[in-house]
Amino acid sequence: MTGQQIAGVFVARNALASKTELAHGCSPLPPGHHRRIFFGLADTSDPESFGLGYEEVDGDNVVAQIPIKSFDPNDTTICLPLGPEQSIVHETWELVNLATELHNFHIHQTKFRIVQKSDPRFSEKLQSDVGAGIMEDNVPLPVATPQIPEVAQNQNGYCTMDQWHIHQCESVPIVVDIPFSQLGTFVFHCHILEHEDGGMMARIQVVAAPQ
Ligand SMILES: [Cu+2]
Repeated sequence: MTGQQIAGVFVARNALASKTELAHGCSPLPPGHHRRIFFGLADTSDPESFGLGYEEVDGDNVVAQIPIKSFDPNDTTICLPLGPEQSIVHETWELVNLATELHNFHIHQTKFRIVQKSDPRFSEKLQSDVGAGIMEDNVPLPVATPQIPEVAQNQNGYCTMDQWHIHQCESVPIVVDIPFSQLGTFVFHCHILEHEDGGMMARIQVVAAPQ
């Protein structure tokens, strides 16, 4: 009798142990959502303050936002779990260059494909299908076109996220489909060394799906 009770407790503990949960703040991107990464300056008055901004977008609505900031090795900007049975997860990322100079997107651990203009979610935003479908390791981002003189006069040629949202700066995004299949913590960053070293980098974590 006692043995059965012990066995029962043991089974219950095992059941608890196998029901893993995701860390706080780590969840799958909901269907229809995509991520938007901004390449800019944390402080437009400081031309050395290279950084990345982040938004989670549902259709046209921003549902989460992190202002542009320089790389912090203790900070994970994005966390996502693999799919059911630890399957590959595809995410859509929209890459926006807020600068009148070139930036170049690069991510570790995985390559990515440029999304086609025919994708109904982005058909109005994208200009052409050039490069669409090809597996890429890095991609240069079109430069921003400011509509207001302040950007050149006072902001070192860098628009803010707000100015992009209210169309004081036009910048055609590059949209990419990224397949995540490897667990771990890695980074995405501007592939121009001076910018990367200056802080235009962020950390991403891929964790196992809960079982
Ligand atoms: Cu750059």
